[in-house]
Amino acid sequence: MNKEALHNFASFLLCEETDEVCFACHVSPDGDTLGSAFALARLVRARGRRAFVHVPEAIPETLLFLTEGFDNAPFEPKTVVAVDVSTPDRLGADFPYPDRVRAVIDHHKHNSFDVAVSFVEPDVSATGLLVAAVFDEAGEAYTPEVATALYAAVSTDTGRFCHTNTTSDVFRLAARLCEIVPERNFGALNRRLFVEQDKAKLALEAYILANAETFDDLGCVFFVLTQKLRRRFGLTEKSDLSSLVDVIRRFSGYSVFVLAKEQEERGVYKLSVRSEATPTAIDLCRPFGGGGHEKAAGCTIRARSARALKKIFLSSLEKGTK
Ligand SMILES: [Mn+2]
Repeated sequence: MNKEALHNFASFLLCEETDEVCFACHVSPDGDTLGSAFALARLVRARGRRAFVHVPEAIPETLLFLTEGFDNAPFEPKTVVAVDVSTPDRLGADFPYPDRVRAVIDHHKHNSFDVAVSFVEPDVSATGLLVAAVFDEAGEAYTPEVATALYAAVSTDTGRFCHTNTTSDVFRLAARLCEIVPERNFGALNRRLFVEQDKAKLALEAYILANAETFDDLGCVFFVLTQKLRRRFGLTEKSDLSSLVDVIRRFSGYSVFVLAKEQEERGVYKLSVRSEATPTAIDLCRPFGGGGHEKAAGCTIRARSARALKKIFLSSLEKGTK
C-alpha cells in the first residue's frame, strides 16, 4: 500500500476545508462501495463535518442495514469523493455533481479518474481495506457500525472469503472487526448478507440451476434473466440480483460464467461475467465497453433477443479463446 497516497487522502479528508462531502457509490451498488462509503461518511461526521452517501440505484435489501441510524438526507455538496468507482460513468448517468469530484479511493486495476487526490491500490482486495487504513491513519477507532460496514465491504468483495483475493490482509482485518462487531455476532451478520433469501429468490435460484445453458466447447455457462422471468418470479427493480452469477459459478468443469439481465428498456442486457481462466472477465467485457476485474467484470450489450445476445457474446468469447 502506498503510504504517501494514504497519507494524502486521509489529510485531504480530515482537513478543515473538506466539509459538506458527498461520498459517491458506483452503479449496481455492492457491499464494497456501500460499506466503504458509509464508513467514510461516519468518519467525516465523527470529525464534526457534514457528509452523506450518494447511491445511484436502489440499495439492495441485504445491505439496507448499512443505513440504519444514519440520516442520509442529501444536500448540495462542496466536495465529492468517489468510492470504489473505476470510471466517472460508473457514478451513474444522472450523477448530479460530476465536476465536484476531487478525490477517489479505489482498488480497480484501471481507474480513469483524473482528480487531485487519488488513493488507488489495484493489488488490494477491496476498497474496504483502504478505508480501514484511512481510519488507522486518522487514529479513529472503528465503531460497531463502522466495523459492520467494513465487514460487509471485504466479505462481499472476496466472495465470502472464497475468491483468490482472500489474502492474509483480509483475514487480519476481519479478525480486528470480529472484536468489534456487536456481540461478535458474525453468524447473524453472515446470515443477513449471504444466507437468507426470500422465497421468490430461492425459487429463481433453483430455476437458474436447472435451466442454465452449458457450452462445453467454450467452457461457458450462460443464463439470461428475461423481463418475463422477472415477472414470473415476482422480482421488482429493487430485488438484489448481484449474487445470481454465483449460482451458475458452481458448475464444475467450466471456466466462464455469464448471467445476463434483460433491462426494462427493450433489447438492453446487463451482463455479469466471471472467468477462472483466459480470456479474463475484463478482457471479455472490455470490447463491449464494460469494466471490472480479472475474474469478475460486467458490461452492457444491446441485442434484439436473448438468442442474439448469446450469439454476440459467445462469438466474442470464441475469438478470445483462439
Ligand atoms: Mn470493490
